[in-house]
Amino acid sequence: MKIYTFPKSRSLRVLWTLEELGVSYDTIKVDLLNDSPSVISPHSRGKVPFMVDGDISIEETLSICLYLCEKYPEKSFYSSDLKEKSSINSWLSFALTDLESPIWNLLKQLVFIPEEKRSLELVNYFRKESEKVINQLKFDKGHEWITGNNFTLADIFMSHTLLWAKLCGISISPAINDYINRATNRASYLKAQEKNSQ
Ligand SMILES: N[C@@H](CCC(=O)N[C@@H](CS)C(=O)NCC(=O)O)C(=O)O
Repeated sequence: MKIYTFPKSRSLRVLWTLEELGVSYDTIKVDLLNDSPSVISPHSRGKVPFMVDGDISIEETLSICLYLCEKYPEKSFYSSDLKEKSSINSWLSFALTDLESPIWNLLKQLVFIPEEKRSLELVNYFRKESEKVINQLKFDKGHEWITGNNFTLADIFMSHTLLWAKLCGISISPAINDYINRATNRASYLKAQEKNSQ
């Protein structure tokens, strides 16, 4: 199985999933920011992540992760129990829409757009929107992870997006900060992070 990657990108979520599932894989680092790239992602728009597994090729982070969960079913990580699965799916949907949208737009302004072309108005708008959605987040005090006491696929998407928010300088409550630290201290995250940075 080959995963096309780039440091500090969403390909980390796929590698993290693979590490959680204990599946071996190869990575191919794409020349994402190079004007004359020697390695190009086969993704229809040249993006990462992209996965090739035999005759199956998949683009879109969530679609790749769900394929992996279904190919390598592991009871608690992506439960087959309808009630538990619906909770994981709700958090995945929330992470990729309400939560990620303002944070990703803020990150693009702060990291990818040169300072002279940056819009202060947009930065302030996306910062406020990010803060609003993060402040609305309610963590169940009795639970270690977002859906309960099992670390699931939803925790990968939630904690990675919250980490982006933290990197953008958004103030995070101690509970959310602890949650990010718990997730990113896992051996699976550290391994995935190492491989995604190569
Ligand atoms: N919706 C896609 C987004 C993928 C995406 O935008 N990836 C970024 C890196 S995190 C990328 O490849 N950017 C390069 C580009 O847009 O050319 C997914 O979730 O996989």
